[in-house]
Amino acid sequence: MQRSLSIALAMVISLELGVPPNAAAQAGLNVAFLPKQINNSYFDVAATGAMHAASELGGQFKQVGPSQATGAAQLPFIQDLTAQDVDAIVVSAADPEAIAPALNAARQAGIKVVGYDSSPAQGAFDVFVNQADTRDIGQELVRMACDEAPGCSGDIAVLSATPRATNQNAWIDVMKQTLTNPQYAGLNLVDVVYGNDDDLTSQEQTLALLQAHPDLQVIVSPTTIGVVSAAKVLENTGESGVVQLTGLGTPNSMRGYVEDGTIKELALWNVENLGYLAYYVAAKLVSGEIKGNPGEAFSVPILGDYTIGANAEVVMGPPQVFTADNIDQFNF
Ligand code: RAM
Repeated sequence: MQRSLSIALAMVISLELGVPPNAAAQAGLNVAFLPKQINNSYFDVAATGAMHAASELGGQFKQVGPSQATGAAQLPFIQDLTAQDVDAIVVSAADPEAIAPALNAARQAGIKVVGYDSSPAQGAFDVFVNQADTRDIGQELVRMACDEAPGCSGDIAVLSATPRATNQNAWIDVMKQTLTNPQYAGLNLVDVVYGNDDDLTSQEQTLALLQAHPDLQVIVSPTTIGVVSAAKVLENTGESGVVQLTGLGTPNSMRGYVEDGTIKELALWNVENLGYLAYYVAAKLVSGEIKGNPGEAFSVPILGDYTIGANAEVVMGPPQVFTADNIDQFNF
């Protein structure tokens, strides 16, 4: 009786404060986000969601990171955050193995480590928040390439991010497996190149693809930076509509290219929600509500219920496809 009264009272107080009733305030909570690189608006959008979660929980948020997406460049940030004794580091791995020892040193020091977007090596994190199922993303990339290649046949190439990125490499692996399916027998993956999530390098690599493969039908770019760079090059070289483009991109950065027909379909997920969910997972690890064990269930305001799966992975939801018909409904 006493107990249910105090729960009811707590709910009233939190409702009065405008805080969701299931978002227990964690005063002093100190969570740091470390993206692959800071000069990538994808991670700024995720940070917006993380800040939203921080304000709901009464916690602190900060984002630090390098301007080049490499493991070596991420290392000093992990070491600094460990020395600062933050409660949790939420990291998108530019190189899963290179940062694993530093992440494990942080964990030994009592810091919770959450991977988001691009997973650190197995065993070097408490939970990995995946934006969507890796298999779904890789299969969707092939489906879109097939849609765009006339008669679902001809040469296709991938313009990726960095050569060591866990997420892009996993998606490309699924693409390769998916392409062995008889329904895609007409598609021929002729090249995979890396623009390092840098606009100029991605443009150079796109140009190199066009020169090396005169019969190229489709460029698939599973990176929000690369897909914009490739669209620019196709427009500037007059190849828009001749060589097709698809991949993963934010609606706001690709809207103009969808409207002018340079790209007809692309996919992504709600990036803001990814940051929001990753912050909540970090908070729940810090409070001890979850430990990161497969089978643990938890609930997050706005988004709903999740269960930790194999390899301590939480999957946010299915990818969203954008076309000229729906892109105006999305603003991120
Ligand atoms: C870039 C980064 C990020 C990836 C998106 C799709 O912003 O490489 O890791 O998830 O593209």
